[in-house]
Amino acid sequence: MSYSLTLSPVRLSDDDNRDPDRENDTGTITKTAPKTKRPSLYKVLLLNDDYTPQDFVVWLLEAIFHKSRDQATDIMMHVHVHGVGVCGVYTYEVAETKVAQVLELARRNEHPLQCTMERE
Ligand code: TYC
Repeated sequence: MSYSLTLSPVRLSDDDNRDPDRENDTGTITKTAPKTKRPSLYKVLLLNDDYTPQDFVVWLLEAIFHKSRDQATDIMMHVHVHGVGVCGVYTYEVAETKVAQVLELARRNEHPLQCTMERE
């Protein structure tokens, strides 16, 4: 048994919902790209200062960014030496929440630690 893919044209009025996979209603099956977009990603950046204790920064990187002790120490030292460093990359709302958590912990512990986010 063999089947043909060519279908008779069908007339649709303008406001009928057309099947996006049936081009020109000639029965030709085409692929339609999925209408999903990947979300923009944001780097959460930690800024150096002269007053926040190094062990507080390491603790915060473990607690908020789920870094190991070694990873947290590397990031803290990078920020200490270069002035700024990336703690992680997240979607907008997650990055925004991490920044707020860092600033709240710094404020509660009376450290001047600053944190911001930047689109990748
Ligand atoms: N520079 C600080 C000190 O020597 C340590 C520090 C590191 C502070 C990273 C902030 O984001 C920071 N005590």
